[in-house]
Amino acid sequence: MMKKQQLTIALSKGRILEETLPLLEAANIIPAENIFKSRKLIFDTNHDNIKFVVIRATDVPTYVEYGGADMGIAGKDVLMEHGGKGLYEQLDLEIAKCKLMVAGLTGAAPVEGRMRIATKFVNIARQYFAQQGCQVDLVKLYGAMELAPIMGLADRIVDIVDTGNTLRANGLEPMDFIANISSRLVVGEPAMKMKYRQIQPIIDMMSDAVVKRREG
Ligand code: PRT
Ligand code: MG
Repeated sequence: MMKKQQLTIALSKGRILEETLPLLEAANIIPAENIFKSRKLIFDTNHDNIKFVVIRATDVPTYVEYGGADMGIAGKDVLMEHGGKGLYEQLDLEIAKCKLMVAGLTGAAPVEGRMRIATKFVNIARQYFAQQGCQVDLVKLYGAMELAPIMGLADRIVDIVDTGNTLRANGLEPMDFIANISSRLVVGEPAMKMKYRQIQPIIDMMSDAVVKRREG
C-alpha cells in the first residue's frame, strides 16, 4: 500500500466558496467545521491527509503556482489575469458564471485617440486592446471601477458583469464582450508531477458532480 501524501486545496473566499463546497462534498471532501463561521485560514477535512486553505481569490493562483497549495479553485478572470504560469486547468466547475466586458458611460461617443481604461484586470485589458489594435493607457484600480468614468478618471472600464444591474445603477452600459467567466479547478506543476495519482480521482468525482448539477 502506498502512503497517502498530504494534499492542500486552496479555496477562494467570497462568492465562489458557497458553490464550491457542494462540488467538493460530491468528491467526499468535507470541511471538519463550518468555514463561514470561523476566522481560521486552514481547515481540516474528513480526510487526515487533505486540508483546505481559504484565501483571497486573487491569491489562489499564486499559492498553487509556487506549491503552497497543490490545487485550487478560482475564477477564470483571476486565472487569466495571473497568466496561468505553472498551473494546469483541469475542470470547468460551471459556477459563479459571469462575463468580462468593456463598459462606459451610457451613450458615450467613441474615443478619438488613446483611450484611458480603468480596471483591476490590467493584464487582461492590455492583451485585449492590443488584439483589437487599440492604443490605451491603463489605470489600475482595486474596486468600484464603475466610479472611474463618472469621475472622469477613465473613458472605459474592464469589469465583471452578471445581470448588468451594477453598471445600469451607475449610468454605465456594457460595450464590448471580452470573455465568458466561470470558476476552474487548477493543479500546480509540482502536484501534477508528484501527486497526480491521488488528485485524479478527486477531479473525476468533481467532474461527475458538475455534470449532475448541469443536468439538474
Ligand atoms: O473581494 P476580493 O477583492 O477578495 O475578491 P473579489 O471581489 O474578486 O471576490 P468575489 O468573491 O467578489 O468574486 C470572486 C469571483 O466571483 C470573481 O473573480 C468572478 O470569477 C466571480 N463572479 C461571478 C463575480 C460576479 N459573478 C460578479 N457579479 N465577481 C464579481 N461580481 C461583481 C462585479 O465586480 C460587479 O461589481 O458584481 C458586480 C456585477 O454584477 P451585476 O449582476 O450587477 O452585473
Ligand atoms: Mg469582492
